Amino acid sequence: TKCIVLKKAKILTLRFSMTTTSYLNPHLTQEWNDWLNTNISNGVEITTLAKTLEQHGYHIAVGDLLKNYQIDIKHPQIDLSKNFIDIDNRRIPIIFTAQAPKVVVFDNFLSHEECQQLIACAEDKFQTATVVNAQTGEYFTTTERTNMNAVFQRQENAIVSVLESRIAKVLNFPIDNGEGLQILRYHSGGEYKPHFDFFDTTKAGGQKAIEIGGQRVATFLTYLSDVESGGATRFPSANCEIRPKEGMALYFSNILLNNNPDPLSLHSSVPVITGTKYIATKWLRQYPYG
Ligand code: PD2
Ligand code: ZN
Repeated sequence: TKCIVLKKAKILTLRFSMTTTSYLNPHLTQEWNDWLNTNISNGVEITTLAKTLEQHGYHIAVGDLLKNYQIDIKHPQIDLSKNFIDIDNRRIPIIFTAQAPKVVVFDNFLSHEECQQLIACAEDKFQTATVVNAQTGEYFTTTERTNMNAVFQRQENAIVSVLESRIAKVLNFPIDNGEGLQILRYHSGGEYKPHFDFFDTTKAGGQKAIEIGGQRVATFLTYLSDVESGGATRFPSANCEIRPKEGMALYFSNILLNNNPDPLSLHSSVPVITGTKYIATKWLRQYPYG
């Protein structure tokens, strides 16, 4: 009898090790699954493998992989333990926070001079702003968004680099995960109707948009001008709005901690009534972008 029990135990161990070492991703070919399993058993980090899959256009397979290994997408981490953050020889007061949607507002994020420099380098670049077509992934102009925008490469010039590195430090989030900075200009009547910044991955256009860099996990807006009347950033689900103020910045999360899109992150820029609104937008991706 002793002998039989031992034999049974051995078979069980064998079965157990087979099921835990062989992972099968439903979105991948056998070849890619073999590649995954070889790397996993060689100890390569799951997040590294996820990045490689992204780079090869297998973004659709990443969710299942991360879920199977219970790995969360990295979110920006803002130190909220004090009412200010000291970096770059400046004190950045945290003046407002909310949990749902996750929002943080910073005062004194940029100086008057820094705002002026950003506006100056955007002036000759402005073009009519576009939005993405959810079905095709193509960009087009629309009355949903009546502002002008200037698009920059990452670290395109000194002042863009200053803003990008400050954002990265405050969010504890890699500079490389940011899309190129966009500076928006709204004249009187200019607005940006309610929208989400995350991509709708149930549509072909959204799938296309996340091929490089993955989902837009968060948005960081820096107000570059005071606006006399109108021009607030509004969150209809929270029924609240952030009024523009030169040098102030607004962070909000577009996805929840479980990595699903956050429906409460719906937001708009209400029409400017008097004055001109300038804002710098930084969209932050799940993975290095571009
Ligand atoms: O300019 C704004 O306040 C605003 C509002 C909503 C900007 C954006 N969205 C954006 O750039 O995504
Ligand atoms: Zn937006």
